[in-house]
Amino acid sequence: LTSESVLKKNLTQYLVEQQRQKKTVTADVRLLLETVARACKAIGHAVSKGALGGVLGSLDSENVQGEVQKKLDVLSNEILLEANEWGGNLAAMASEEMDTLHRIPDYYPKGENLLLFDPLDGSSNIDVNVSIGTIFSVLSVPPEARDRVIEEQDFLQPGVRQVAAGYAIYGPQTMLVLTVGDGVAAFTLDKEMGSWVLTTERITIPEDTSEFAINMSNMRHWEAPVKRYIDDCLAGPEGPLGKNYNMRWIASMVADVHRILTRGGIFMYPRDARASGRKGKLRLMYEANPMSFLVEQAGGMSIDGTQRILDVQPTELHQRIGVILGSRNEVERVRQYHEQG
Ligand code: P6P
Repeated sequence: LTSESVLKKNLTQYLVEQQRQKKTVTADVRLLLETVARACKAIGHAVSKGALGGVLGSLDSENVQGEVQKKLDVLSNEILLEANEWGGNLAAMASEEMDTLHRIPDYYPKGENLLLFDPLDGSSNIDVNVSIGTIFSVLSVPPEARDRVIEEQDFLQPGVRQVAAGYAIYGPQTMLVLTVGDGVAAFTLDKEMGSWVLTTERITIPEDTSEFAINMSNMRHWEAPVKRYIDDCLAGPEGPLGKNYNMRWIASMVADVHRILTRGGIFMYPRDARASGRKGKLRLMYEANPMSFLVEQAGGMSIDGTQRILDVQPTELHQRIGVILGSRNEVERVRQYHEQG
């Protein structure tokens, strides 16, 4: 046993180096990210207990999305709120599980950052033991809001303004994948040490792929360019794309995006073609934006069909958006299909 084999670079060292050498994060944001990572350890611990912890199943409550809340959804949300309230580096938080923003209580000091999260994404997979995760995004308090009470509109910033973004994935391994604007790093939780060990310094997404991820049961609701692209994938070597494609759909965005960051691919949850249809299922502020920041930092591309997601000006905290992200050349093809109509 040598010191190197025991003491590997961990999240703290990575963030201190980012702060000191790359100046990508302030001390405030570094503490915030370490606090979020610690909360994710607690969430992963609760998730791993499953039936033994009495945390499976649903409550008889619904969230602002009109979705039945799982016990773990609410527990994960509470863990993130409690972990982040006292640190003094936040002004407010917003969550998929809360109707509106959560201001830092007056008895705690306030900071100049905003934290948004989907505390447990992929909830439909919780009770069937499939990988799920926590998605988070960090914004700065707008200068004009520094000396007043934070309002919901202060969160409505385009994704390009994110200071940091990442996710924890609770799967065979518990991992944290993070960007502070200098590429994407991956950490694996050493559960004996309780340490997030740096296992991939810089993730890059292969520019090409032959693997698509979409929920095929929605096919009749897709817009024409999406239908054309999937038909082309299914046409195989004789088709316009000239090769066979594989399909994956885990119905847990964190797991699908993690696969794409790891081996490439294209993930699609497109907006709906029906006049009354939704703009998509996924939420812009705490799902599409953080995942788009990660994907772009890893050399991929992320659009709503025609527009770069990170450029979208939000109008509501819980607004939905179509999401097409992953290997750059594949997403660019789908963008061209949308341009051609
Ligand atoms: P569907 C999970 O509920 C989620 O928000 C994402 O994690 C996932 O990609 C999507 O919904 C799955 O949706 O309609 O296939 O169940």
